[in-house]
Formats: sequence, C-alpha cells, structure tokens
Amino acid sequence: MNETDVLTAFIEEGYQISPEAVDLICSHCTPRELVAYVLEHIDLSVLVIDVEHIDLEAFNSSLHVDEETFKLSEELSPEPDNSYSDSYDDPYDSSYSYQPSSMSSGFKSNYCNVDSPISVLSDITDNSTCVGEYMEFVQFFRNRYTRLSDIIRGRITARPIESLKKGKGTNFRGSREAGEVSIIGMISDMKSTSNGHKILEVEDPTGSFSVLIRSADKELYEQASHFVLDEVVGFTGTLTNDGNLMIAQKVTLPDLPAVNPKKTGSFGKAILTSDIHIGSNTFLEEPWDRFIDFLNGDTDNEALLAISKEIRYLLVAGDLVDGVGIYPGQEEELSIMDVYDQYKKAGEYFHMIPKHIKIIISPGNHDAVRQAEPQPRLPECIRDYFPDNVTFVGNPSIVDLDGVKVMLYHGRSIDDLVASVPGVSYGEPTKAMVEMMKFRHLSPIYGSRVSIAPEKRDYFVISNVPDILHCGHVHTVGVEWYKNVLLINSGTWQDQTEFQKRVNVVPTPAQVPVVDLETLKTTILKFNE
Ligand code: D5M
Ligand code: ZN
Ligand code: FE
Repeated sequence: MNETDVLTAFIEEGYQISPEAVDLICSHCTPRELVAYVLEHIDLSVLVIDVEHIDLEAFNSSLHVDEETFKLSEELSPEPDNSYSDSYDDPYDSSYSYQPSSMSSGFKSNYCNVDSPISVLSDITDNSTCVGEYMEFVQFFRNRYTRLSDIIRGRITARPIESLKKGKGTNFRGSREAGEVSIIGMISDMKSTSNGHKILEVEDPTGSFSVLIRSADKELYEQASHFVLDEVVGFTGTLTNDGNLMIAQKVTLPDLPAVNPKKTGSFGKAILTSDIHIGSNTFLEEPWDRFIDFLNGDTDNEALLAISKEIRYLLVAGDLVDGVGIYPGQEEELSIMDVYDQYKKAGEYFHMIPKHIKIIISPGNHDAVRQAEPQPRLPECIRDYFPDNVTFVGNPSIVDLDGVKVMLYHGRSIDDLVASVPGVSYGEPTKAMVEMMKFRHLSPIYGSRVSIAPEKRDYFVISNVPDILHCGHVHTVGVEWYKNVLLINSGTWQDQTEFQKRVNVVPTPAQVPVVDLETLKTTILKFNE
C-alpha cells in the first residue's frame, strides 16, 4: 500500500489524514490492516487523523490475538454436517420418475397464497462501466486482489513483496520462526523445472516474487497442482540466501471457513435448472412438457405431487435458448432459426407455470446478451415475452430467496478448470465448483475461454458466502456439499449434440435437482422416461 492508497482509503471513508500519519502507516509492515484498524477505532468526532490517533501498540497486539483466535475457532469448529451429503435421495430412485396424471384438474399448491420474495444482492445489470481501457484492468485485478487477500490476511501475517527484495528483507516482524516469511500474491506464471519442482511467479501491488514448490514436499505439491493463473494465494516459506526466491512450506487459500451448520429458517422447495436450449433440434420437448405438467401438479405419483405442491421458486442458470451464431454450423442444428422466436417460445412455456412459483432467469453463453462476463440480464424486448412472476438477473448474481442465499453462475469457467486442474472433469461438475469455493472465485483465469469484462468490481469473487452455489453449462447434474455450501450443477434439457459427441461431452438431460429450502436436502427428479 503506497501513500496514495492510504490517503484514498481514508478519503473514501470521509476522513482527512495528516502527511505524518500517512508516513507512519506506510512504514508499518501491514499497512492495509492498520488502515482497517484505524478506521474501525477512530472517534467519530475526529476530522483529520493524525499520528496521535493511531494506537500502534493496541494494533500490534490485536493482530496477534486475531491470528490466534482464528486458529482456535478453526480447530474447535465441528466437521460440517455430513448428514446432508448423503441426504439427497438416491438420484436414480425410480419412484421419482415422472408418471402422467389420469386426473389433471384440481391442483392446489400449499403455497398458492404465500408470498415468495426475491431480493437481488449482487448483479452487474445497470452497473457496467467498462469500456476496456488499460486502467480498468488494473482496477479490476486490484479489486480482486484486495478482497481475496483480505480474507487470507485474517489467517497469516503477510508482508508486501517489495519489502522482501534484497536489503529490505532483514526484519521479519510477525514471523514465528526466524527467517520464515509470508506473502500474498496473485499467480501470474507457473512453470515446472527440469527437476520436477514448480516455480510460481506471484504478484502483489508492490512487486512480484518467485516461489518454489518442491516436488519432494508431496502434500504441498498436490495442493499447488490445483492452482490456476490469476488466483490469489498466501505463501509462507524461507528465502534463499540471495533473497530472490521463496521456498514455500505452506500455502493459505482464501477457502471457506469451517462453520457450524445452520437452519435456514425458510420453507418450501426450489427447483434448480439450466441449459434448456429452446430452439435447438436436440431440445427435449417431451420431457420438458412433462416437467411443466409436474409444476402444475399434473401427475399420479403421490411423492411427486407432494413435491410439486411445495415448490416456491424455479431458478434457471443460463442457456435458456440455443441462440444463433454461437458456434460454426449451428444453423444445421436449430429447430427455431430466429433468436426472438426462440425467446417467444420460451415465454410461452413460462406462461404455463403456476403464477405463485417465483422464477429467476440468468443468462449463459447461448443467450442474447454480451458474451463478456459478468453478463447483464436479458434485454427488455425479450423480457416482455415472459410473465410477471419472472425476475431477470445477470450472470453471475446473488439472490436471497426468503432467507436462502443462492449464487447463480452459468459456469463457463468450468471449461477452463476441466482443462487445467487434475481430477476436475465434465462428468463430476461439482469438483470444479469445489475449486471455486477454495479459491473464493468463480472464474479466475483471465484470457482463456471465458471472456471477462474488467468492471470496477470483480463480480466473480465469492466474498458473500452463499448457502447454495448453482451452476450449469456442462449439461451434467451434480450435487455435493462443501463446508456447508450446497453445490449444484443443474444439468440440461438438451440431448447430446453433434459437437458434444466430437468432444465427448455426455449430458444427463431432463434431470432436475429440487432443494428443500428448510433443510437444503436435495432430490433429483427424472423426466426423461
Ligand atoms: O456447453 C455445453 C457443453 O459443451 C459444456 O460442457 C462445454 C461443452 N462445450 C461447448 N462448447 C465447447 C467448446 N468450444 N470446446 C469444448 N467444449 C465445449 P454449451 O455452452 O451449452 O454449448
Ligand atoms: Zn448449455
Ligand atoms: Fe453454456
């Protein structure tokens, strides 16, 4: 943090600060934490912050206490409640396969007259400012770095990289062992050496540094094999004699804290789906029609009928239609050639859904909004085809469903994670979502398959931890718990396409996760037979 950063941090909070106080903060080994501490403890009557308002002694001891408290709470926290993880009923339980009803009328939902509120907590819609200038990229990555490094900083005492450089790295205040030092950086390069070690180049706002991960250190090496470019990670280790390289001993991720399971306080059920691909000639119209019947209570299966009566929300995480011009030769695989006609057809389907079910639709890479993410909600001329119980949001977004927080992200970055991280595959999409949670970021890699717009704020950072992370895109259903966050990939309504045959993507179409909003137990309903 340089002088301007310190000055800006105080001005943004409405304070002035003397040059001496700025110097004092900048000369401290953890200026960012000191700024936060001063802001938190300043007397509201103070207008100009001076040296006398900065209680260094109290701050230094608070740093120590925080670090210890964190460790203690981590150790004392119970294992996450795994009773949930096997709780999602056997996904292939045939009792939940759809059966048509012989008596179609008279459906009465338990929640016909119950309000099912939606509040949108995070969404790029109407907030996009980016035009693609260089400084916007700087600001975008700085926002990511600041928010993720702040999480990590609660767990390790890190130094600015600049202070490690030769001649400056002699005073390792805050380190537990002599010579041990920590930094927090964004990974800008990863290489393997001829001896099989990894060399990472990591950057913070003050400089960059090389970090060695030795292959002999099996556990650390395994952890590092999950790293991808542009992630923010804390490294603790020792410096080589020339002061140019850190030999890492420990890495600290912004990972979720272990927290106690909690009741949501909500009730009813939410259906999670995505990748409907209306307009594609592989869109599975018959199973989809059965799904619409089910939402209307049109089934003889009592278990299914009971579920349909409980539904309050329906969430669609992108690729509502197949779109046009999305991939070469797509016109050969379309049943509806005009994108507006595709949305018109989608609108007709959504008009058939009971009005007490509140619907959320966010876009994906086949939808008619900008391809660069974060994507805003669908435009008004398309929204007009849909009934009033539909709320359109951007991709990604965070919504609150009467006390249950859901982060929706279409999941294009899963393509990047499958390509880069061992053990992450299209067949088990939630493994990619676990990586997102560990690194607290939905789409870290810049410049690969996901085109990222450098907005002022990095909307992909997971700072506000949701109860549910809902993705789609890969067309395979998956459900998994990770530290009390329910990870769901909601599959598709599209059969395998020619393109997917060529790249060996095997979809699990017409299977729909239903989440109980009180217990977050999940059941998968099948509509394909
Ligand atoms: O993507 C559906 C699935 O198909 C998803 O698993 C990725 C895969 N897919 C789509 N496009 C490509 C390319 N260009 N390369 C590799 N894999 C791909 P959807 O966005 O619904 O078409
Ligand atoms: Zn799709
Ligand atoms: Fe997609």
